[in-house]
Amino acid sequence: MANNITFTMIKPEAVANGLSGKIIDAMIEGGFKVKAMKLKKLSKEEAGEFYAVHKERPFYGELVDYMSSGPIVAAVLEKDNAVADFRALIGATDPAEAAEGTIRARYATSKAENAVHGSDSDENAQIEVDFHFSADEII
Ligand code: IDP
Ligand code: MG
Repeated sequence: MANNITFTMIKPEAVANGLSGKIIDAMIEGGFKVKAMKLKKLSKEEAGEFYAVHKERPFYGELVDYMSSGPIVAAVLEKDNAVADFRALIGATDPAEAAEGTIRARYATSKAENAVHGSDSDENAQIEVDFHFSADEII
């Protein structure tokens, strides 16, 4: 499994708050190369399928409603050690716990509305890339 690709979404509240440009800039300054990118609105069904791993968690319904509430920016990013390095760049799930300077510390609103998604393994990165992009959309 390739270890140089990760998948990200700029989440609805960050897009709505006009933060997409600043967040993309932070990704590029963090050493990531954009391999694919699109603005996209997830249906409830798509958001539910994407986050199906969290189906049993108490926040699942809220998460699906939130992620389908407005457009997101989906992207494929490339860098050596992409998954781990990107998780470090975005910081902890809860922005109150995210290290200073991380994308979530700078731009997230709350633990639920936390500005960005980042894949948690190489295997899931590939699944998530395939969920959002066809091969001819990736440079
Ligand atoms: P991650 O995005 O840092 O990998 P996960 O535990 O995979 O965090 O959770 C997925 C998403 O679900 C989070 O990014 C956040 O939007 C939401 N979420 C996680 N924990 C909570 C919670 O306790 N309350 C509300 N939403 C949550
Ligand atoms: Mg996760």
